Amino acid sequence: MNELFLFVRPPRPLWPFNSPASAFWPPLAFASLAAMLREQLPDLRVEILDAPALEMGWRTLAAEIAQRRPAFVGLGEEAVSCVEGLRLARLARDCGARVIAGGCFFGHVAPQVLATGLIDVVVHGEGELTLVELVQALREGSTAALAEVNGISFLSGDVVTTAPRQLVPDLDTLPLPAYDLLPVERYGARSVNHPRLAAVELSRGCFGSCDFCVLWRQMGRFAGDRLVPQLRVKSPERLLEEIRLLVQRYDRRYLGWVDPCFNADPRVPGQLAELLLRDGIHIGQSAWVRTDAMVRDAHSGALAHCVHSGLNEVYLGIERPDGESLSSLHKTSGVADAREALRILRGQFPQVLAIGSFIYGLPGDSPRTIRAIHRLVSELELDQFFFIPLTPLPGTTEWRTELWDSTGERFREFNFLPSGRPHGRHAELERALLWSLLTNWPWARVRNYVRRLLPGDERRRRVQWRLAARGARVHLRRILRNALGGGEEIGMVFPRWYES
Ligand code: B12
Ligand code: SF4
Repeated sequence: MNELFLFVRPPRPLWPFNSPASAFWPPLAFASLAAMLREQLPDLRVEILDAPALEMGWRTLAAEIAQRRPAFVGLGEEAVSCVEGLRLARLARDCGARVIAGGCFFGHVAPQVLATGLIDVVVHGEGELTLVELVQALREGSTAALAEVNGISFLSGDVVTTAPRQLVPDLDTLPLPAYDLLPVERYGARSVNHPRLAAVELSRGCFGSCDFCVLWRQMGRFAGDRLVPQLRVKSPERLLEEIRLLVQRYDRRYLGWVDPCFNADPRVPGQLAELLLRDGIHIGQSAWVRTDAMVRDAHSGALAHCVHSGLNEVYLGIERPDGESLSSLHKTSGVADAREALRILRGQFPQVLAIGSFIYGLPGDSPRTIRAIHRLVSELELDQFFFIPLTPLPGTTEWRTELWDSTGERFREFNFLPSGRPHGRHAELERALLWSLLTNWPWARVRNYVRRLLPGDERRRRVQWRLAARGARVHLRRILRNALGGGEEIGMVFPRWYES
């Protein structure tokens, strides 16, 4: 039988603010990479095993891998699931597979992860072109062949990092993602707010280059040795083809745009929306967006098209309450953009749920900073908000190699959650946050809560209350444990099937 390339997403804990019904999205990276392998290497068998979607725990996964006997196993994790990534690599190795790691985490810790001895090759940045050449080189079996593959690191005595890989020039040339290799019907199957969820990408990269963000780096362009931001978009026609397939063949009813910044391009989202409207496709959508681009698109009319075609949930990286700290992070959309974007949303598009994301833990941050962020949150009429600690993600300016931990356990803290530890890194800031949430009730905040009780868009109200309830549960648990002297981290939640 032909050799098997098996992509595996191992069992993992859930982010506590996500509903278990839509906490796992289709792993689009694997679907995209698998499609490319299938197209270019027809003599290779390609499969995807998405354990969380199947509620498959480690015992079953081990048996499954042993039974399928893959020649190659591909994995790609967020930092927070480093433990799971390494555990999977060990399993795969024990079954005799060669292990290839890629994605936004492993690609930025190649020397460290190769030193564990569990991974054969690390792929940096965009994966499709590299993976095809890499599998060919591994089949050839020589170090010289590996050294010819751009965009990888491997061990040959020392760590060898090959020349950077150029980006795919035209995203429309990528084959359609291999949805048929995924348990499509499982995603969002029991979800009320994101029913029959699909993951879909309009663009790769970003024109921004914020310090704390790994996404522009993951899909950045090399100008000589220097990595620079690069935005690429698919054409509206190609996107329509993908969505038609998802809606018509796979019966999908909600699209989660995975783009780092869905509205970075001023034309394609609006043009796609017009095509969807023309074809009578109305489908709920969520996306991460920039506030300055949202204001721009409100003026051009593109935002109205997007909302009419189904965009009903936006995540806004507002980050900070002042221009100075935004500049220190190299974030180029400002507080005035955020105010204007929210004014437009609340005035013209009341059906759109708006969730703001704010970052704390910058050098010099004090309880006063936290109160200022919270004040801005209240003034902006957001439906919900997340406070995210500045996290030293590998690849970003905050990362230091001393932070590496070969067990992966330290990366559990890279969960974008307040730690809740009484003596943690940001303990004082987190106490101030909790205190502000409990005691700071300016009129604007009271008005926001009152508005939620009034009639309005049903979906928006439902999601708002659910998120508020989940947030309250997380924080109350922490308060109770602290009061009882336990002290608790606000960590990821392990599902009951994790070890099964
Ligand atoms: C969808 C998504 C989610 C969903 C679904 C998560 C899930 N596990 O099912 C939700 C919203 C629930 C979520 C939650 C979280 N997420 Co999330 N998520 C994403 C998102 C938006 C899309 C991922 C995606 O499909 N990308 C599209 C594909 C095509 O791009 P790609 O993954 O980069 O893949 C390409 C290359 O990187 C490479 N590649 C990738 N993997 C591999 C593997 C191999 C073998 C090879 C060769 C190549 C390769 O090739 C691919 C094609 O070119 C990304 C941001 C982003 N745009 O990537 C964040 C992102 C992955 N999430 C992130 C984080 C931190 C989290 C959370 C911890 C906190 C949070 N809520 O944000 C939780 C953890 C949840 C969990 N337990 O899994 C971070 C991870 C950062 C890091 N370095 O660790 C990201 C990058 C966002 C960010 N702000 O930085 N997330
Ligand atoms: S605008 Fe968003 S996606 Fe772009 S670099 Fe900044 S944080 Fe990353």
